[in-house]
Amino acid sequence: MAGEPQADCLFCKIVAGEVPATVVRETETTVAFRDINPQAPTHVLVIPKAHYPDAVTLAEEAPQLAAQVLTAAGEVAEAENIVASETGPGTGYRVVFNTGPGAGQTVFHVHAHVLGGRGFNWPPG
Ligand code: DGP
Repeated sequence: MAGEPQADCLFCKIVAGEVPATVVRETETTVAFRDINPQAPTHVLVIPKAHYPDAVTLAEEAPQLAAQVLTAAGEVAEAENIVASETGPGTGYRVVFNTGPGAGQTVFHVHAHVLGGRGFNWPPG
């Protein structure tokens, strides 16, 4: 059923505390933790506690939760000082939802990558 924990899902296990993670932020509905293989000085994953496989499915089936994930991503960026600002150290950041194996998705529990602390190229690799 949509949103239910999946026994074989790594990120459901992190939500349940069965797999350790460095949690930087938690709300009633979301968890943010550091990526195990960081691609930038800040690389945090923001997930809904409920299981949805990808960003579009989340937006279709639980739009309010999708908004909460994005709000949490912004709060992580603020806390990490990576938001573009004339007075602060940040220059901006990326929020990335890899969607499907061809786009690099390897964990099929939706997660926003929040990446910052370095420059980025476009188009992405
Ligand atoms: P993606 O390739 O978009 O599905 O991103 C999955 C990310 O999850 C990838 O950047 C590495 C990260 N990851 C995989 N296993 C673990 C883990 O056990 N702990 C943490 N913190 N991150 C993980």
